[in-house]
Amino acid sequence: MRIFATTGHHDHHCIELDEGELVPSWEGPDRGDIVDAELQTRGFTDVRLPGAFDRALVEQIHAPDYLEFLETAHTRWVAAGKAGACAMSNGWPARRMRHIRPNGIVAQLGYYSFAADCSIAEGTWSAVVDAARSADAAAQHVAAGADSAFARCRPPGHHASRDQFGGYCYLNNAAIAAERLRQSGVDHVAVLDVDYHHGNGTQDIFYHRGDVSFCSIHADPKVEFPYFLGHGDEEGIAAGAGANLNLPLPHGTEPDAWFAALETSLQWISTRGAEAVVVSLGVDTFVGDPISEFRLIAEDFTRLGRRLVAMNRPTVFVMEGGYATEALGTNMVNVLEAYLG
Ligand code: SP5
Ligand code: ZN
Repeated sequence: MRIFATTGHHDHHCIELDEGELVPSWEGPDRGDIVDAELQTRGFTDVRLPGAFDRALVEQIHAPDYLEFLETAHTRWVAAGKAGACAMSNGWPARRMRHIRPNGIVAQLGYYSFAADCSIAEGTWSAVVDAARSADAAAQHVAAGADSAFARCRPPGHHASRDQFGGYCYLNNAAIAAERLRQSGVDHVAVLDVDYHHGNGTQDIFYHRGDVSFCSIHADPKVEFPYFLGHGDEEGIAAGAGANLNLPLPHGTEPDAWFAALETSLQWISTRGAEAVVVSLGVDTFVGDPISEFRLIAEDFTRLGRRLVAMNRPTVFVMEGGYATEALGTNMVNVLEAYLG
């Protein structure tokens, strides 16, 4: 399996507001390095740098004004003399307020985000671009005939919508991979999101599209981030009606219940007529994850990889969450190794 990655993520380290405290983000640079090291150890040595950033492709997924905002936000923050190293808002457009784009950098940070668990550091944009390039390159590799590829993305992407960042995500790497597959002549793509958190951004991006089906297994948003999307009755609209499936599960979910939901997902995907699959691969379902409440163990990631073979479709794996750093490499690579059989 070919791996696409860069070390450009090193300069992306942010702060987050967690339980009333500003702390270094749970999503730190060590995550990428840990997975890279485990890949190397376990013989995944076909590691490539991705190609150039294809802005026109990414503009099929994200609003041009949002891209321009992300690219310039930190420079504008510094120019405005703000004290913090990371740019973050303190106000968001909520119920009965208007979504009129404001002028100042702090206000625009609120306009273009939905959560205070992520912020923009000096190196964020270049890292975000590298992650998107990796996802695109992995999709191109599969579109060219490979059975599978792994985009070792950092930062992750599945919470990012067309024009909002949050949940440690800025550009939606999985959506970019799916769009690349579509543009390469794959008529129907399924995105299977197994991260612990709902992939609100991916769902929103494809919600009215019938050519990309989206299925997510995640903690119930009534009790878990991202709180405001991911319920079981969200089925898609317009051309996308019926092309969205959410399987929310309670805190404390054990492996058997989780794998029952996976079977439902695989069954559903097999009815969607997808010619290729993008897996949003988060391993924060792990029992030892410091911010999550599911109970999968390391062997369950092997079981997951084995079950994904049953889809019998070319597959692009895109790295998402997983914060138990001591187990992150093992869990992530267990999926990939088992998929290869
Ligand atoms: C890609 C991804 O997995 N994003 C997850 C974003 C979750 N952000 C909110 C985390 C809040 C964690 N609070 C738990 C503290 C435990 N002491
Ligand atoms: Zn997650």
